[in-house]
Amino acid sequence: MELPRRTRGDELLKPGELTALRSRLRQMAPQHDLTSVIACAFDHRTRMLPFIYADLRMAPAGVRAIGSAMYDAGFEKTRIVLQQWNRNFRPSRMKLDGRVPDLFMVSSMQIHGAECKKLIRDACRIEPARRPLIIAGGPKTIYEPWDVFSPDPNDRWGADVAVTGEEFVLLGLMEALLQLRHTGEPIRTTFLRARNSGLLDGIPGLVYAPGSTDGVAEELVDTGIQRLVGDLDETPHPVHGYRLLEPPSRGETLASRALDASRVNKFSPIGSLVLTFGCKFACPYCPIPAYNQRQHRLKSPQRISDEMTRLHSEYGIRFFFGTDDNFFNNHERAIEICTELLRTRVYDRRRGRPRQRFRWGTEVTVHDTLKMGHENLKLARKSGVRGLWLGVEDMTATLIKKGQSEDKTAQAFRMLKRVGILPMPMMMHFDDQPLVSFADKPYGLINQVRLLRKAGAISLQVLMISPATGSKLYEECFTSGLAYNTVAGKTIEPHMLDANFVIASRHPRPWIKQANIMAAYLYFYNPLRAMQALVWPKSKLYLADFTMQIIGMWGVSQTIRRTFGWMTRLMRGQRYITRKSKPPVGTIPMRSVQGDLAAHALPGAPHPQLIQLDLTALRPAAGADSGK
Ligand code: B12
Ligand code: SF4
Repeated sequence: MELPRRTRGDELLKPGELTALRSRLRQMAPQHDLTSVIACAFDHRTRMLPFIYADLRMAPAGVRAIGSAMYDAGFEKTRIVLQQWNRNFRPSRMKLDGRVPDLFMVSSMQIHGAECKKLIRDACRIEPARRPLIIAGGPKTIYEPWDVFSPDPNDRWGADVAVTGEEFVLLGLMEALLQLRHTGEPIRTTFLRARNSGLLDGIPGLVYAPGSTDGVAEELVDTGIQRLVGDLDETPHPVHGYRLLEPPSRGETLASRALDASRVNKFSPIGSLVLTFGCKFACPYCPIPAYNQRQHRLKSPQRISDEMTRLHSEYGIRFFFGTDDNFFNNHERAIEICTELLRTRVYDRRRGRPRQRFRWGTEVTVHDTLKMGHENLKLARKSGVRGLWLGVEDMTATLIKKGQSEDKTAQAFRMLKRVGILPMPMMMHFDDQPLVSFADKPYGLINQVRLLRKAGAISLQVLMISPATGSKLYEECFTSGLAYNTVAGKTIEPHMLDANFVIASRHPRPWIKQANIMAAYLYFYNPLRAMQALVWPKSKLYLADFTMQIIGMWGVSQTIRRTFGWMTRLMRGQRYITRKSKPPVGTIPMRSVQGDLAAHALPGAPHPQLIQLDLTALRPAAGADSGK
C-alpha cells in the first residue's frame, strides 16, 4: 500500500519555510552546545551485484543531508559514521568532544534493518542518565516506523522517536526541543517533556511511544505524513556533510577528528547528489511517486553547478551520481541543468587553466530518453554525462508497460551510444519470463541481455521482482500468498529483501528463477567478454567496458557465493516453502494524534481501540484524493 496523499495543495512546504527554519535554528544553536552522531546502517551481507562497487565508494546522500542540516543549523560538533566503512562501530562506546553525544541518529534502508536495530540496541546500553536522544530515520523508517521500537517489556531497547520524513521534520523537532530546553538539561529529558506535553503532535513526520522512557512501546502515535520541500535549493548545501565523515577504521570507537578533506575523494570517489525527486509514471511495484506526493521536486541548475564546483574544489570529487528517480522527467529542466553544467568551469591546477571537469550519471527512463532526442542527448554528453541507468525492466513490456518495447529500448540505447553516453540497463526478472526463448519476440532473459549488450550496455542489473514497501502492490504480494515466510526452515531476513533473492514467487520450481539471475550475470560478465572489450573494442569507451567487466566478474562471484545456498533450499520443493498471509505490520498498536487511523499503518496493523484494523475499508477517507 502506498503512503497516503496529503490534502491537495498542502503536499509541499510554503516557499521559504525550510530556509526560515534553518536561520531560526542558527540563532538558537549558540546557546546549546550539542554534539550528535549520525550512523548509516549497512549490512555487509548485501554486498553483491549489481551494486558491488557503489555500495562502499559513494558516501550515501541521506546521512550526509542530515549531517549537513545539523551543521548548517549551527551544530557543528556532528559526526557521520558509515557502517560501510566502520563495521565494528559500537554506539555504546562513542564519545565526541570528550563526552557521550547528546543525539544519536540512525539512518537505514529496509535491507539494513537488522544492523539498524543492533545499533539502537547498543546505544540503549548507555546508562539512562547519560543516554543520547535516539532518533531513527531514512527509507526503512519512512515505511515501517514501528520497527525501531520494542514491543517486549523483557527486551528493553528502542529509539525515542522515528522520523518518517526529511530534513525539515528533523529541524522542526530540534526547534521544538530547543525552545523548551533548560540550560544544561540533557536533550533527551527535554524530548520526554515535549512529547508528554503534546508539543510534538503538530510536527507531521514523527512516530513516538507516549509514556515510554526506554524505547519499549505499548502504543505509538503517528503525527502524519510530512510536508515536502518543493524547491530543493532550500536544502542545506551538501558540502557540509562531507566534512563530518568518520575515517574508515576497524575500531569500535570514534576517531578524534573527522576524515580529512584531502582524503574524502579516496574513500568516496563518487559523489551522490540530489538533483530532482519524483517521477511521472505510476509503476505499481514502485513507491517513489507516492512518497513524493506525486510532485516533481527540483533544484536549480545554478545550485547544482555550485554544488559540483564546491565539492570538487574542497574534496576533489569529480564523478557524480544524480539520485534522481527519472532525471529526464521534465525535459526543459533537464536541458537547463545540462546547459548550466556545460558552462561550468573549474580551475585545473595541473593544466593551469579553467576547464570543464565533471563526469556524471543518473537514472532515466527509456520513454523520456527517446523524447529528449539526439541533440539534447548530445548536450547531456557535453555537460559531462557519461552513463545513464535506464529502467528497462522487461523489453517486451510483458511485465509492465511504461513506454518501452524492444525496438524503443534498442533505439534509446543506440542513441545514447552514438553520442558517447553509456547505457546501463536495469532489468526485472519475473515468474513468467523464461531464461531463453525461441519465439519471434525476445521474451527470454538471456535474449534481452544479449540485445542490450549488442545495443551498447556495459553493465547489467537483474533483480527479481519483489514486494517493495510503500508500493501499490505491496499488500497484495502478501495477502495473495506470493511472499515466502520460510524456505526449508530458514526465515526471510531483512538483508534478503534486496531483490537478489527469490523470496516471492508462484513459480513451481523457484530455484530456476534464482539460477536464471546467476546465468544472466555470467552471460554478461565473463573473461571472454573482458578480453573482447580490449581486443575488439566496440567503442571509444572500451576501457570503461573492460573495467566494468572486471568489477562485474568479482560481483558475480559474490552473488553466487551469497545466493547459492538459498537456491539449494529452494530446490527442496514447494513442500518446504511456507508463505506469509499479511505484510509485516508490527505488534505495537499505532494511532494518529487524534486517535484514529495512523497515516503510516498498513492493513492489519494493530490499533489501540480497534485492535486489528481493516484499513482497506477505511482507506478511501485517507486517500480519497490520491489522484489515481
Ligand atoms: C542512489 C540510490 C542507490 C545507490 C546508493 C549508493 C549510496 N551509497 O548512496 C545504489 C545504486 C548503490 C542503491 C542500491 C540499492 N537501493 Co537504492 N536508491 C538510491 C536512490 C535513487 C537515491 C538515494 C539517495 O541518495 N537519495 C537522496 C537522499 C537525500 O534521500 P534519502 O536517502 O531518502 O534521505 C532523506 C530521508 O530519507 C531522510 N533521512 C535519511 N536518513 C535519515 C536519518 C535520520 C536520523 C533522519 C531524521 C532522516 C533521515 O532525510 C534525508 C534527506 O532528505 C533511492 C531513491 C530516492 N530517490 O531516494 C533508492 C533507494 C534508497 N534504494 C532502494 C533500494 C531498495 C536499493 C537496493 C536494495 C536495490 C533495489 N532492490 O532496488 C540496493 C541496496 C544496495 C545496498 N547494499 O545497500 C530503496 C530503499 C527502499 C527502502 N524502503 O529501504 C529506495 C528508496 C528506492 C525505492 N524503492 O523507493 N541505491
Ligand atoms: S519509471 Fe521508475 S521511478 Fe518511475 S514509477 Fe516506474 S519504477 Fe518508479
